[in-house]
This record gives sequence, structure tokens and C-alpha cells, in this order.
Amino acid sequence: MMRLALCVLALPMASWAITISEEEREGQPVVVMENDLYRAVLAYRQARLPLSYFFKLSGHEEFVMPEKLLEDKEHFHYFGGIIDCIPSTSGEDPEDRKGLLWRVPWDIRLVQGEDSVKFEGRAEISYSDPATGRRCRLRFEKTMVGYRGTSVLEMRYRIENFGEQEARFMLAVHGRIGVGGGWDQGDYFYAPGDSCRLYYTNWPSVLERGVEPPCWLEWPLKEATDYRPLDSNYHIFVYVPADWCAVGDEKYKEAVFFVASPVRIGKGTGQMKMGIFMTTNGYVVEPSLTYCGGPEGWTTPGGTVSLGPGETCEFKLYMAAYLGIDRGQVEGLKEARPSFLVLERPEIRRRGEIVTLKGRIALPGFGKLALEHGRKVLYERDVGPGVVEVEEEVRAKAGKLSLKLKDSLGTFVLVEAR
Ligand SMILES: [Ca+2]
Repeated sequence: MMRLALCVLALPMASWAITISEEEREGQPVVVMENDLYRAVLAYRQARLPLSYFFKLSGHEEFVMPEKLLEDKEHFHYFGGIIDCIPSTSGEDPEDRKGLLWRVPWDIRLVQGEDSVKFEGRAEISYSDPATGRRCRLRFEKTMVGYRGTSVLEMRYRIENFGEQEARFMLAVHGRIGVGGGWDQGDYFYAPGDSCRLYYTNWPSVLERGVEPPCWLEWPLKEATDYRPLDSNYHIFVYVPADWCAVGDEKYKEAVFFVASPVRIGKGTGQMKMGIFMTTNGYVVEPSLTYCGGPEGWTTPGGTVSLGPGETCEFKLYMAAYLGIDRGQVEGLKEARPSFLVLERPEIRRRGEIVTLKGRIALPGFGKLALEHGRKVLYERDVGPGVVEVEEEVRAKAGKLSLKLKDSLGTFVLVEAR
């Protein structure tokens, strides 16, 4: 059942700036991805990908892990970390929790490259659509890529209908994040947008407005954004259609970002719904494909996505930890990309041959900032994790100028000017 291969064994482990290895944790086989900025533990037998993400810059574990690992395919355990819930997060049966991936065996393959490492995981699930009775068969592939010198953990998803009939499903990337070492006062959630889909709540201050979920509400909504530990048992679940979301801990100026690519479903494309389940005892972040996770999703219009035989659903989700960024900066972001945040849009201003660069970005790792004039590099600077001020004066002759960020994920044009 298990397929394990460690490829490209050309260099000694110690020389790699990013490594992948098989280890044991609490008696269970796990895979560890590690570089200078984080150590991620993938408990693939329990489908917790990852189970743990230790952010070395802050010294904080970013996930909540309430239970020790063990192997149990019959009963659900809250081991913590991220669990991809497919075909639903919960069903009518109390034992039907967090989908099927934790119940089935996984095939895995590890790849050690020079500047990146890869965990390739694959599992198959089959189930009956509760509304139509159709037999559905899905192949779920999750590839996790770690890079040299950055806290970014790239998660590539590919779901294929390998059955003979249409297959419907929900998918939530259920993340038990406890940013900054745990759930405490001052933790906050944010996603850009001006409205959210209320899924359910028992929060008196929300219900007092006469709302009846599911419905749309103005966003941001303080009950869902501000974590306030209270003795009461209040909860609220909302989704914000957005390409990114963040969970921050204001006292440490620490934040964990999730940045999503567009979602391709069969021949169409869609946008991720950034779900937050905020309670007075903790919170869970759930980037999802629809505005539903529970049993009613099967009979709600738009509650599921659908794939014809042979069709696939594909998207990427990038997780990255940042240090030195406060709540105001997160809420005021102009843009969030997989490997940088734009706090103030970079500009290139020219007065004759004097060129002024201005802007402010935040980075989850190391890279270079370069101003290029054709193939000529006019200015280059090493940059590192945290907020980076761009303020330079450079001499340049007429012609096109490009300000670029180069990191281990690639080269990104921040701004161009003539
Ligand atoms: Ca915290």
C-alpha cells in the first residue's frame, strides 16, 4: 500500500537548506519538512497535513494539538493541524466527522531537491451521495512543497473523479490554528471583502439583529474577527469569498496567512471561501470550496461542487508565517501574494536620470530586491523576513525599469515604469 521513495540523493543532508525526512512522533510514522524558518510535521497516516508548524522566528507552534497521535480509523480524534474535509466536514451520523481522508490509507512519496522539497500524498475515497444515492469515487492528491529560506508552505490540491458517475462534494481545509503559540486574547482573523456569508451562530449580539442564517452580512464582523475567551459558549461560522485570509496575534505582531489560487473545477473556475469558526473557546480557519460543510449542503443549491467522470478540481493554497506585522497593517494590505505582502504599493518615480523607488512590503523569508533596466541590474539588495521599506535613489538612463523581488518561489515584478 505504501510507496516510499527518497529521490535525488546526490548531496549530503547537512548541506541542504530545506530538508524532508521520515521520522517518528508519539510512535507514529511522520514526515518532517524543515528549513531555517519552520519545522512542519506531516502526520500522513492520520491525514493531518500538516499536524504541526513550528515557526522558528517567533519560537511558536502555530497549530493547536489537543491529543497525542495514534492510529484509529474508526473514531475521530482531534489531533490538530490541518485536516482536509471531503466530501463534507460533518454528516448526519455523529461518527461522520471531518470527511473520509483520515479513514483511508495514503500513498506517499518524498522528493528532496536542491532548493525545494516535496511531499506527494495520494488517497482514494468512495461514498454514496446522500441526496442522489450515486456512488462517488474520488482520488485526492495533496502535494506539499517547502522552499529554501522562506516560511511559505505550498499546498497543491488535485481531486479527480475516477468513477463512472457525476461526483459531488464539499471541501474544507480545516485548520486548527492557534497563532502565536495558542488561542488567547488579542488573536484576530481577517479576510478582505465587504460581506460575509453567515453559516450559523448562537451569538446573542448577532441574533439580536434579526438575522436568519444562511444569509449575507456586512464584513468585517467583530464577533467573527476578534477572539475573546469567555465563560459563555458562543460561536459563529462565516465565510468570506476572498483570495486570502490571515490569523494574527497582536501581542507578538505575528500572523499566519493563507493565500489561495483561483479554483479550477472541471471546466470552470471559482474563488475560495475563507471560513472562520470563531468561538469563545477557540477558533478554526476553513478555506472552503462552498458555503457549506454540513449535511444540509447536499440539498442546498451551490452547497457542493460537482465533477463529471474524469474531471478534476485543482487549486493551490499557500500557508506562510510572518513576524513584525501588526493588525492595522494586515487589515490595510493592498495585496497578499504567496511569498510577499504589499503594505504600500511600490512606485518608480523618475526625474530626468534620477529614479526614486518607494514602497513597503512584508516578506516571509529571504530574497533579493532588484531594479533592472533591460538586462542590466542597476540596484540590488538582500532582504529578509518582516517589513521591508523600499526607499532608494538610483541613476537610470531612459528606458523600461522593473523592480523585482527574487526568492526561492520565483521572480516577481513589483512595479514597472518607463
Ligand atoms: Ca495567540
